[in-house]
Amino acid sequence: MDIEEDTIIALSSPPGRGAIAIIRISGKNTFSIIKKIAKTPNNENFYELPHRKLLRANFYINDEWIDDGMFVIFKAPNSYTGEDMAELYIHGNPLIAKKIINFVSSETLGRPSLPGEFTRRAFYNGKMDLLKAESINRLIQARSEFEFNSIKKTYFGDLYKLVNKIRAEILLLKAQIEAELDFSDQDIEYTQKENLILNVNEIKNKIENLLKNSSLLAKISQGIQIAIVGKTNAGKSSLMNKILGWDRSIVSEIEGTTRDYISEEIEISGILVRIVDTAGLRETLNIIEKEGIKRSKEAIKKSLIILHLIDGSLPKYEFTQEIKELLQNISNKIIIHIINKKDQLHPEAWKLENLEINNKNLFGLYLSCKTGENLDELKNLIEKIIQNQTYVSDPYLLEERQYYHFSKINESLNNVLHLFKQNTPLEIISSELNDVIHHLAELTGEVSTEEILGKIFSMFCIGK
Ligand SMILES: Nc1nc2c(ncn2[C@@H]2O[C@H](COP(=O)(O)OP(=O)(O)OP(=O)(O)O)[C@@H](O)[C@H]2O)c(=O)[nH]1
Ligand SMILES: [Mg+2]
Repeated sequence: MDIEEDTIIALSSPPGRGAIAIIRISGKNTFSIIKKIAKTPNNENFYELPHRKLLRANFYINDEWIDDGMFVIFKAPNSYTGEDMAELYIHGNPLIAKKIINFVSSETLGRPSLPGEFTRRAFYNGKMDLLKAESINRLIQARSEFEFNSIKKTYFGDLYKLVNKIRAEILLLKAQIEAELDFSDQDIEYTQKENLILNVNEIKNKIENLLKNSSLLAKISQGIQIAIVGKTNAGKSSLMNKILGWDRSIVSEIEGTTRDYISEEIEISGILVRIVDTAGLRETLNIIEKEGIKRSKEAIKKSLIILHLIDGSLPKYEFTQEIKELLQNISNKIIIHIINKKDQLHPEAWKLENLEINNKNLFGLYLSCKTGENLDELKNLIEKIIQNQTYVSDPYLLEERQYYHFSKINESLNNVLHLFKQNTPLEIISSELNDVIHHLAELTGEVSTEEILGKIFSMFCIGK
């Protein structure tokens, strides 16, 4: 049987108990199924109703009452999938949903849907292009507000428009080349060629920017790491707990309390942030502590922001070797020197005036984890740094597949430039542009194979 002929049914809300659950049905048997299981107060004829209608109903299976709730009908083509569709709102007991889905299957009126099958049908029926379909899954899966926001432009069709704009530019380029081919039997004019090269470069820059920004967005979406480092007893674990707002790390006056690194995820300014409390840095013979310090160093390497804690209750502080090394190569990290224990500040404690100013990656402040003084200032500073570091002007977070096609387009455009330089016959350049056009069509899904579509939609939830 043609897979598109089937009527499909699925629980679209998460499995398990809840206040309500939603069942979705799509396909030509949708209304027969509803007729069989739902009794509405006025016994409406669905075909006389407008194309979208919400109705109260009691649900029955073979005359046995199972629930009361509501449903919406959507008539083709005015539905998510473009087919006749219904959404049932029932009580969130998995037993009720199971009864309905099993009944529909046993009556051979429909079958349980595959992951992403509703969206796949929407794509087949021209309700959306492939870029938008993929963005829907991303919106559902996004783990942070940042990731969510990075995908909005794609969802609203900006990426689709961009692809079409690039396509129009490439087609124009191709037409210009072909005009040269048709009308001149001599070499292409110099200025004409320079113009073509200029156009290719412009498109290439756009794509390179897109790829670069997407990589950056992907990296930020994975999360930013902040490491709290410093000598033993400086108050690192105390600060970790203050930032988290609960007692995650063990705090004690014994030096070397934290032996392994401890990490937790929080959200700051919509960005996923992994905050790591590390073992205090000091010379030690203890092998467990040594291993802990080795891990501290690794945590420093992986972190964008380093909170370097200094015990302000002690006189004469000297940077450890790790911090010295860090400061020598600070270009891709941000360091905040924090003089802690401000409440017990020693008159000869290390002073912020010792800081090398004029370095945009270096900050410093006094803090007391005990009284909470300046804690808000520190949090604001971290927030500002994160906002600064994660600002991307034109955010398109590309899926792996999309990234691949844009990279291929970029490669082809590089080839085109190379061919121009080599004075290659225009026919060959024109055929290279066909590759670009092909990848653009793959991006939007105008050309696609079953295998690729299968892969894309299998990553969706069931019922979407
Ligand atoms: N007076 C004062 N004491 C503090 C402050 N912050 C932390 N302490 C105390 O300093 C001691 C060490 O604190 P921790 O948070 O365990 O220090 P740590 O840097 O994690 O130490 P290690 O894990 O051993 O490297 C504890 O007794 C804390 O109560 C502060 O702002 N003022
Ligand atoms: Mg500690």
